Amino acid sequence: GVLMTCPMNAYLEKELEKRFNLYKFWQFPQRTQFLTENCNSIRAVVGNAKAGADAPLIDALPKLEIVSSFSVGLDKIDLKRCKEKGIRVTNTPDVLTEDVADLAIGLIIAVLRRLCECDRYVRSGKWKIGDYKLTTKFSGKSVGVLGLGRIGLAIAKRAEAFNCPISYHSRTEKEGSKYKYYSNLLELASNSDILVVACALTKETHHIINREVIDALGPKGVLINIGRGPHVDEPELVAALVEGRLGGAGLDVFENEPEVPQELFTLENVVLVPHIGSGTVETRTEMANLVLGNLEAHFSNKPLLTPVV
Ligand code: 8YV
Repeated sequence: GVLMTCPMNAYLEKELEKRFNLYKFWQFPQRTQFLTENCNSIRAVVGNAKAGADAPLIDALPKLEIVSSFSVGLDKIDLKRCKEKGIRVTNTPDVLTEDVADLAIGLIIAVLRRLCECDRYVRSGKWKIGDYKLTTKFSGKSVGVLGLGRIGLAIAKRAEAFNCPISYHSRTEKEGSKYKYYSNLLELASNSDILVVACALTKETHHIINREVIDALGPKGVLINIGRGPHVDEPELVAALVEGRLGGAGLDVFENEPEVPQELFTLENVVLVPHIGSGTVETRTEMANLVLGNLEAHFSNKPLLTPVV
């Protein structure tokens, strides 16, 4: 049997149903009772960025062999526990890189060129009263990337095409990278017009975007987050935006999704989207195929396609 933690993709659900005895966790409000009754027939968990496999779930499934995540991010999976118990873990890297990087650039342009406000301007008939105010140029602005992994690199590559000088911060300098490295995030923020969060969420990167970093970015700076909500100290971000200490923000992720701070709703220098980085038909289908391929490989004793543990 395979346990799906929450609804994530209709095609994936259909394919899982064809191949396995599929349990949909969200259809069982009595979770403890469900686990007691079915724990011995569940050999795989399929989770996502919302609901993964934490230690209590892993411990409740004595026959669990593999956690196959419908996400590249692994922050909702207790990797340590999986390692200890010999449970395999897979994710969906690469296939979503382009979409997430595309969205990061889209958010930058939407914030600087005020696309959402402009759209509302036209729809409300205000154009008839007068032209829209001037906005801010993107091309040539300095872009700082936090985390130069697959996604960070794809963002840097795109920003290069806009003639933006690129710098980055990560734990260690990437050998052979042509981008400027800052060992200190505050220095990266002070030297960037736009700071893009593209690192993995770990204990070390929780609230890595704090008040100091936000103030280093400054009243003309723009923060883009396509990583995870908890990378950012959200109350500090809201305060900085409300007080005008930060120039703007483009956010795909939030600390308590789907809750978004109300204070942001009236700010036109902020663009808010509902965690859609990988949300295209094409990419979600490829992600689903990777989840299915990993499960199939595991249950036929073949090498996993995208193993993490
Ligand atoms: C998805 C994601 O939103 O890959 C990730 O880490 O956050 C996203 O691709 C999610 O897992 C889809 O349900």
